[in-house]
Amino acid sequence: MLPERIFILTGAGTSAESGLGTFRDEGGLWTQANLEDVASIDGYHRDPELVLDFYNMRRKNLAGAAPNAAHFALAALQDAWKAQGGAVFLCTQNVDDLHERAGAADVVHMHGELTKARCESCEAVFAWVEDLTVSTRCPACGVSGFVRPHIGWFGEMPFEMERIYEELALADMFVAIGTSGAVYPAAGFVTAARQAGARTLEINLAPSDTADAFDDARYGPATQAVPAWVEAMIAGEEED
Ligand code: BV8
Repeated sequence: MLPERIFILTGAGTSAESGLGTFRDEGGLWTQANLEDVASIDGYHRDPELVLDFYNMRRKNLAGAAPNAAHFALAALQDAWKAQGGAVFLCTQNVDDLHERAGAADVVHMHGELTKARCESCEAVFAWVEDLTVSTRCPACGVSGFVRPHIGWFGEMPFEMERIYEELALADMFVAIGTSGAVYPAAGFVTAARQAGARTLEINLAPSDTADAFDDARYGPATQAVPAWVEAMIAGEEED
């Protein structure tokens, strides 16, 4: 019996082979910068320019990156499942737009989006691909100095949590792809899915911190392991 509703959680490993790097691997972002300084709300209040420059650098990297075979395979799975009356809910911890650029729909970015900014004065969220500075003027309300990256930092509630837990309760299958399982609440989703009776699969380069919580695993680079899994699913070879 193939799962009708699949919940997919992706992390930085999904975009690693697009050249965006990860956080906790050798040479990863958190080995170059201290996450408390550049990816936390306290760090932003302490030194906004340092944080804005960190995201300006990442936004520039993203402009030069392209979706990889894993992103395209997940978009194809979403289309195939929709065509047969099922659903693939794609929740990503990533702030890049590579899932969308590969054709995925209705992607939930629980940690925000690098290609958007938010005004803390009028709360407007808008597309933004330029550099941000401490004096950037909000295009919606015209006030300067309150525009920040639309990113969910450490110490901030991630986005769309209500929808995420609703989808976890409905999932027949939960698949985590390219995530270390180090960051909460995302790292706890597998447990919520299991409690709802879902089958669980981890696809990663190596066993994650939460590997023991999964029924099955496929290890290897995402550009190989994800297309292989999607092909097997679409061929109906992954029956429960
Ligand atoms: C919150 C911002 C509450 C954007 C990010 C419970 C226990 C312990 C701690 C906590 C807890 N609850 C909350 C916390 C605190 C904290 C936390 O979890 N800390 C950790 C470090 C212990 N969590 C929070 O603060 C969260 N907020 O809980 O709010 C609250 C409630 C009410 C009111 C206010 C607040 C917010 C967390 C979100 C923070 N923002 N990102 C950005 O800069 O990107 S998190 C950051 O880590 C990234 O978003 C990233 O996506 C995310 C997770 O990392 P991964 O994606 O897994 O990446 P990583 O490098 O770790 O791993 C990569 C994996 O890929 C590896 O496994 C590797 O093997 C694999 N890989 C590598 N190459 C490949 C590959 N796989 C396949 N193919 C390859 N080629």
